[in-house]
Amino acid sequence: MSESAAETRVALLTAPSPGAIAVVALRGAACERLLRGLARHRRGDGPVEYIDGRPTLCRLVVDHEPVDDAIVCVFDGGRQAEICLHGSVRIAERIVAALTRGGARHVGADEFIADDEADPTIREIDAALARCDTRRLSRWLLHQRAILPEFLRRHSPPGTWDAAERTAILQRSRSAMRVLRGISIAVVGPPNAGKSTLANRLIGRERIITSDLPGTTRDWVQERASIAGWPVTLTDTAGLRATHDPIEDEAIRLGLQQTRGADLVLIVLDASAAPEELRARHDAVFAALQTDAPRVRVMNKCDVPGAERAAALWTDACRISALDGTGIDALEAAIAAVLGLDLLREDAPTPLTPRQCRAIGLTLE
Ligand SMILES: Nc1nc2c(ncn2[C@@H]2O[C@H](COP(=O)(O)OP(=O)(O)OP(=O)(O)O)[C@@H](O)[C@H]2O)c(=O)[nH]1
Ligand SMILES: [Mg+2]
Repeated sequence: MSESAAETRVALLTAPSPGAIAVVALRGAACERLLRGLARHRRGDGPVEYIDGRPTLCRLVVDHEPVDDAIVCVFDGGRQAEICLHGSVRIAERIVAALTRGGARHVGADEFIADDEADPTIREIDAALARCDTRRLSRWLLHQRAILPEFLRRHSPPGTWDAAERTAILQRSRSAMRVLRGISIAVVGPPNAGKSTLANRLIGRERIITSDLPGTTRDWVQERASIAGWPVTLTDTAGLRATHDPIEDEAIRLGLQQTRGADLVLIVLDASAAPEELRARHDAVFAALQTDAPRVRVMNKCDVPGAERAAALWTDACRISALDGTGIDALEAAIAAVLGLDLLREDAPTPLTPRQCRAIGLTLE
């Protein structure tokens, strides 16, 4: 392999699953040579003449076999190219493999995107952007991309921090790192409390079966959801009760096991139950929990007449109706506040890696 080819990188920028298009990106000194070996005129066999920045329709040929008709865009004076293929996983694999055989180094999308930028902060933010899956998080990261490098430069080498300012930055940083690492929320409670109905509402679709039969959910169900626009992983679990059914008992055990790694537990109760009954169920759930994670009490079914009796029991509880959506926004705001997500303002510079904290003399314990 020549030295220039070793410096050339290839990456699949789109997800490795079927889609309308797949984008393979190529960057480095061997870019033009590799394209010459791969792309032909759609009719005829001569070399393709590219105009910088202009998309060109080409036929891609591997081992004398046409593999796809693709749009190739060469830019940066021939050092970079993007190849827009039809979105078959197999086609993308063959093109990446052909370019790798030609001498390019196959890297992940994260590494490829970050590769260009000298500033490590931009690289770290871009890597987070490549993985992020809600609009709110991507908007927040884009704002950080605009303000954070300058903030870190201004405070480096580290001076002395005002204690309040230092605490505020570290709190924001912890919240940011928590979001980027992935927040996990478990939904627990007695059977029939409306756990799965609430989970479906937070997920945004009817993902989980619900019914008025207590014990409907058996195997725990995990799904991506968003809380106040921030991405989370939600785990819905089997309703907690004493049972002689060994399968339900095992489902309850596995559900509780799932809550151990959670950042937050939502305890869902049926507010329409009689207050004494409600307190007994509540205490049983608390006793069964195997985690110290923060808990948010949710009084569900507040649309049912009589549910207001439960209001006096726990004044800090969020009162909702998972069925009609009442109180869901307030519940999401409460969860965001417990997780410190409300600190993540777009105009507040927030170091989002331990390296960035260290660069301005702050250490996360
Ligand atoms: N009126 C009213 N009914 C609700 C509400 N939330 C859920 N329900 C109903 O309560 C019943 C139980 O709901 P589920 O979401 O299946 O309850 P669950 O807690 O997941 O129950 P298990 O899986 O058995 O533990 C269903 O008939 C729901 O339609 C609500 O806010 N108001
Ligand atoms: Mg359920």
